[in-house]
Amino acid sequence: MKIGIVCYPTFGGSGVVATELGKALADNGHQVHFITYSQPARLDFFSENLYYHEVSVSQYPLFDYPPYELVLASKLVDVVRFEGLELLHVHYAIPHASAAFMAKQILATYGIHIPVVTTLHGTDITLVGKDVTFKPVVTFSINQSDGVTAVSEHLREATYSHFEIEKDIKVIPNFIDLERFSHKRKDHFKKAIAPMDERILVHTSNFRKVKRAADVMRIFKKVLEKIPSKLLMVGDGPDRVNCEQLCRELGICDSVRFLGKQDAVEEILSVADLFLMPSESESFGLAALEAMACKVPVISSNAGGLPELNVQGVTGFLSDIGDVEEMSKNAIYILEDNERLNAFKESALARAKEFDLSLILPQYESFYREILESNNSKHLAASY
Ligand code: GMT
Repeated sequence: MKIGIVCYPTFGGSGVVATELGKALADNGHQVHFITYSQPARLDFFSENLYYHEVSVSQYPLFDYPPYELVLASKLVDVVRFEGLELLHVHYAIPHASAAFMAKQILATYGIHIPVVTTLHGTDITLVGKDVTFKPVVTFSINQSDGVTAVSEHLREATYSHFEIEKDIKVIPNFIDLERFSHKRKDHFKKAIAPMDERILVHTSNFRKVKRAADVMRIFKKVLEKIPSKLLMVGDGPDRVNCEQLCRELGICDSVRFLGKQDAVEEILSVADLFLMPSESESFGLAALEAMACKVPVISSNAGGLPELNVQGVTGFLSDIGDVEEMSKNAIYILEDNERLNAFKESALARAKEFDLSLILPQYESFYREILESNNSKHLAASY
């Protein structure tokens, strides 16, 4: 198949899923064209089946707000026509699904009927989409997509309850490349972080409010009172500075390291004993899956799709959002006993294997085939 992928080319979960999916499709012999405003973060190598088309937005002085959606739609028309793409897969509803709809209408005037698959990732629905300003556009562009997927049952239900959706939404969960995300021996690094063999706790996120990174600091303080440990805060974003301030107020700075954005997050996870994800909303929780693949149990909130990933009392524990007390008790319970910790680690890996790329990729491929077939028969019937 010749597939066009549109996504946010950043470190965010939706961009990571889109890029890893594109790479895997290309490895499986499909021709994949990324159409984004900059090179996706994890697409920094050559592959004969991978193409990248930059959407460059003009800074014409008349535009206070450069019309990205229109430029993207034009680029989609151009790439579909000249590369002969068969299907567009857009990740994140805003503005990708609506730009794809516009491109599709324009392409129809050239006699090209390309189907559009939209994948909902979470914040496009739970945060942005619920803003009434976006509601009509999100509703319309989901309903106009030829196929819609969501990354968890929870997100599927949330989409139905917040918008008037007439389309079937297929759940295809996030996936993990277990070759990249696996527990690797990093003794040297572990020793540098935890010279006295302290336990290592990790949080990775974009430090947006929704991640409740301050809860991570508060949970860690309580853990530290009982168990010698270190906390690694990976990533960057608006709440990082507040966390650094809180770290001082709580008097725990000697035990906390802020590492900023990191490419080789699997190496950091390889030395970790526990992953903290107290998010207020999380449609799936890809960062937790990455941790589990590296044999790290998870203390999380029970928000959104997290209960579909983290298994209570098996791969970690889930608590109500903001219940720092319970989260820290559970963290201590896992960390205080070596045998128990190892059992949680093994279970975390076993659960992560259920989301192996090799199991999820065929779900996307067969969904594409289904959408292509029904699109072909619809347009064949219309031509008679
Ligand atoms: O979590 C983020 O802040 C990034 C966000 C995104 O939209 O890129 O991630 C969302 O999509 C991921 C991939 O499908 C999911 O694993 C994350 O749970 C989801 N984030 C939220 O729902 C907050």
